[in-house]
Amino acid sequence: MRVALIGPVQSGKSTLFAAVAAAGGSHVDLSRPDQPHLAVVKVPDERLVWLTEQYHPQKTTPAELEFLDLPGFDLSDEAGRNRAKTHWPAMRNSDMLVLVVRAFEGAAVAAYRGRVDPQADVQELLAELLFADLDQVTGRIAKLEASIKKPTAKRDEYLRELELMKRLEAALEAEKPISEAIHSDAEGKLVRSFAFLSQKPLLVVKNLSEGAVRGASEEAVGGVECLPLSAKIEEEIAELPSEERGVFLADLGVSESARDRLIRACYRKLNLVSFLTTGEDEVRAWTIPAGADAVTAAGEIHSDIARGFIRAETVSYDDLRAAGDMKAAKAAGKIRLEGKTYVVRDGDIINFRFNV
Ligand SMILES: Nc1nc2c(ncn2[C@@H]2O[C@H](COP(=O)(O)OP(=O)(O)O)[C@@H](O)[C@H]2O)c(=O)[nH]1
Ligand SMILES: [Mg+2]
Repeated sequence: MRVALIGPVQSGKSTLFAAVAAAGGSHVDLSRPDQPHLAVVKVPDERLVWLTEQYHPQKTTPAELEFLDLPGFDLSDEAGRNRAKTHWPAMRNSDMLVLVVRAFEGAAVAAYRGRVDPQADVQELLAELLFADLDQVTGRIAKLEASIKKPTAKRDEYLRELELMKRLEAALEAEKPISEAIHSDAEGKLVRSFAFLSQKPLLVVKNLSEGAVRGASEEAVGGVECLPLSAKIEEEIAELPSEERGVFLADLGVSESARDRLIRACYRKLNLVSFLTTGEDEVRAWTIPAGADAVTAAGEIHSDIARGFIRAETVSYDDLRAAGDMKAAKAAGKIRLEGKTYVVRDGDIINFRFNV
């Protein structure tokens, strides 16, 4: 799963990206601001920390997400708009968009359009997403209108799609995202290959001045969930040795870096959950879509485990933690034997019984 950071030029995307990439242990080369950057990031999970202390495994493997840092958009002139368009395919190939907008003051960095106005920047970006989708929809409508003139076997299918595309066109022209205009799973399937931008999960990051993060408002911006942070502070935290981080965060009055909150917010917005496996060899978080059943979870580990599935021996992390260890959890009756159709919950610790 890939998260794309987008936004106006100089909003702090690359600064934030470098901090996020450091969570995956990667140091990124940002010497070419006109190029996209990609990093694999480990999803912070305190449950893995505790389980590792209990099991002393040879390795601990967290869930991962990819983050893509795209060059900033300058939509104030034709050349800039055309450059922004070249990034649409990379955005379509991402599963989620994070709109990073500037809220920090300071004349040292030139402000996009000469203003510091996060609300206006978000509105402009959202409009751009609608515009990108409209571009695709009108193109498809023209193709379909040509196709239905011929009496082909697929004509009925084309007519149905045309009707849907016209509805999407009307929605976009009324400044409504595709996500609001799709009414059924069948319609969703029909448009999936277009990978519309206004259908993707969205999050706004408001990049504040260092002094403004304490108690900053988390109010939605432009109707989109918002995470306020300071990219500069995140950059500093990422550079600190881990043993000094706690003190630094305590000074800021927070228990967790905004970077970690951002990564987890993306994981949640992508509708993903983690189930966990434990052992002396490995403690690991596995990623599945929310709502997935136990066989799907088993298949995530190995197709043999899904094929030979017998039972999922399951205990929730919270129950295990409260009990203290597996033996005590068992004694307290907290270990459940779940079947194939059990819907796996975030934080379930599962031992699959299977037979091949
Ligand atoms: N004062 C201040 N400057 C920042 C902050 N975030 C980024 N900058 C500066 O703004 C400039 C652009 O940042 P960059 O991350 O490259 O923006 P991008 O174009 O969105 O990738 C750089 O000089 C950063 O040091 C911030 O939170 N506070
Ligand atoms: Mg950049």
